[in-house]
Amino acid sequence: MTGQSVDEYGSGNQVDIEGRQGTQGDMPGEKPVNITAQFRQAGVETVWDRSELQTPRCGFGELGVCCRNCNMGPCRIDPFGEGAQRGVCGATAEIIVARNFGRMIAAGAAAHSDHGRDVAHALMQAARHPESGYAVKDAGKLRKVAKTLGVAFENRTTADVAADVAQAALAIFGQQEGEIPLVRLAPETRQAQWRRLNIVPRGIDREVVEMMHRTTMGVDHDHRNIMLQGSRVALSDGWGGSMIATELQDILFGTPSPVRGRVNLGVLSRDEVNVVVHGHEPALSEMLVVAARDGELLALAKEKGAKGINLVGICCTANEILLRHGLPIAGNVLQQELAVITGAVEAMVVDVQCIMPSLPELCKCFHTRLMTTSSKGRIEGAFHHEFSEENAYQTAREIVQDAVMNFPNRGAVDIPGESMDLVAGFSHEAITYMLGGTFRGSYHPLNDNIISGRIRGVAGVVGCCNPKVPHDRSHVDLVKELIANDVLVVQTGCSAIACAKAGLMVPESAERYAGKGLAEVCRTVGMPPVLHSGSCVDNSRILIALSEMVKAGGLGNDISDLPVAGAAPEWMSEKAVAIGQYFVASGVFTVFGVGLPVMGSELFLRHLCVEHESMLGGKWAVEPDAHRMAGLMIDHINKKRKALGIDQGRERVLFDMEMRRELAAKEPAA
Ligand code: NFS
Ligand code: SF4
Repeated sequence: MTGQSVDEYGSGNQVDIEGRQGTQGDMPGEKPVNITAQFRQAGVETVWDRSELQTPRCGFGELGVCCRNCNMGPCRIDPFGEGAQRGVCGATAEIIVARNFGRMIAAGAAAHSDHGRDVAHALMQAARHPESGYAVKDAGKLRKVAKTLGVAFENRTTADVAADVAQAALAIFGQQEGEIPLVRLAPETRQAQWRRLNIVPRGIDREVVEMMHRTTMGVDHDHRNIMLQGSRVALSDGWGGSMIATELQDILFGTPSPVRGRVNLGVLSRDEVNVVVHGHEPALSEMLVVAARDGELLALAKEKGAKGINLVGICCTANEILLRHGLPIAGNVLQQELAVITGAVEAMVVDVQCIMPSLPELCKCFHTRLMTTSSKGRIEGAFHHEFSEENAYQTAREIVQDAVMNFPNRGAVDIPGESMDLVAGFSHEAITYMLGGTFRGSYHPLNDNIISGRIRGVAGVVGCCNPKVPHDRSHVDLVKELIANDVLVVQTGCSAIACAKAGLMVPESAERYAGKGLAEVCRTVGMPPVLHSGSCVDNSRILIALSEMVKAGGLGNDISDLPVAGAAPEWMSEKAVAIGQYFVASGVFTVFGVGLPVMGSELFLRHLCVEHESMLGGKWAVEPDAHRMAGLMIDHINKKRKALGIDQGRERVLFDMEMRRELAAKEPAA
């Protein structure tokens, strides 16, 4: 738990935090409907109800000291040193936690990378089958990526270059030897260190497979050696699968630039057909964007009594359509059930990742049609519209048509009034442009601001939400304290959605929350102090931005020299662990909240939180309290500033309770 009690925020009822307070969303003159009591009565449950039923949680599981890797087990280590200290095979606590941790990294890397593979397929469709509906939108980015992948582009058609880029990208997944090409985007010093440690990924799939092999019964029994492979798999995600996903999505759907949007459940429409797209792959959501504007379907919607079609997103797919189209975000991962509970959702369309298996049961209580679209992610009780890159537009049309036909089945509707403006779309290209202007497009101005001390440093605050802690709170508290200390914050994933809802992603929030120096920079450039860079695969944008900062000069020779830090305050997914490890292996100090399932071995924890620093320049920390987390990050940034000789005696602004109350009072009424 965080240091602050739930009650301090007046949010004892988790569900109420998101504005399920009955009737505020109702239109004037209408009879207010409060379905909250009704759904409680009908036995409708949410993630918070189920989380409570899981307490007290299994301590062995929380500490990471249980092993099911073979059938001589399951085995567990007694953390108090009284009972068994070895599994049946002889595995110690550090072997068990290292294997479990390694497998989490492998699973996370697999998820991001399999997404990347699908994007490469979509790019191939765009190149070879334009009738699929996909096309190259950013030819400039295509050339840039072609160059990195060693694909010739002079005097060739866009289609031919795109086909070769897609082919080259696909080859990286199955590559067996050598080095994956994208690591060359990292600073030279960093690459050299990876080579010394022999952790440059040889291919994406290969590293995932090798981690599974090494952690099966009876193979790798050296926790440090397991973690070398942990770094290699993680790097094959950050500088491989995720980066391929991001770069190729930009080619296909456009490189994001600043765009206005709205966020929170209040974006659901009272009089339009609401289609919620939830999951991760923009190959699907981009087609839904087109289908939702289809003239025939709009006419059908009118016929059914709706004023239009309102496409909104949940989770990372929401970030993708926000960044590229300014479409609204209904919420982050913990709001997927709440969206259905409004009674206003005609269709919830899902693909892969972070989709709760609770949805079909929940949808039964409302008129919402849950539609799965991926052969990889089916849910019993959902309608399945198989989506492939070949039949993309046709399927998207069918889905939207289904949703429209469902509109007359709507019952009582209770949409919370809350929604908030935001500006998103800060790809590393956009940051270059914003800070540098057309002619000076570079990271020099950012570095100058850091060297002069106006900006203390940069923090990446990313990752999931977790029902073990008050929804969104750690994200928001952490980010507020960072920007008050002149730390520019870059965000992705559900964390970005959390802070957007809190109003931190509008330029005006600089005056309200940021320290003097950061506010001044934001005012000059017209940007918010908290930059939304996209979905979780877009953490690769942050890796590239950090590399560009190194190349721009003045802040050392490596990512590990930069005054930067990372955090995932409310993480839950294995994907977050893969991200954490690739940031650490890239030289970034990274703090996770809500515990880490390795605490059952002090040796292993020491390896992650101390020994990693001398090997990789980056290291882990675990700190559930947002205020202390901010302290760790700012102290680290100050340490780096000092090493660079740019500390100029800047002290951290300490947040006492008084200041925190003051900040809370400045929060705009939602
Ligand atoms: Ni990231 Fe995106 Fe959210 Fe966590 Fe899930 S949606 S890929 S994993 S929960 S941030
Ligand atoms: Fe137990 Fe070893 Fe088998 Fe794990 S691998 S279940 S510790 S015997």
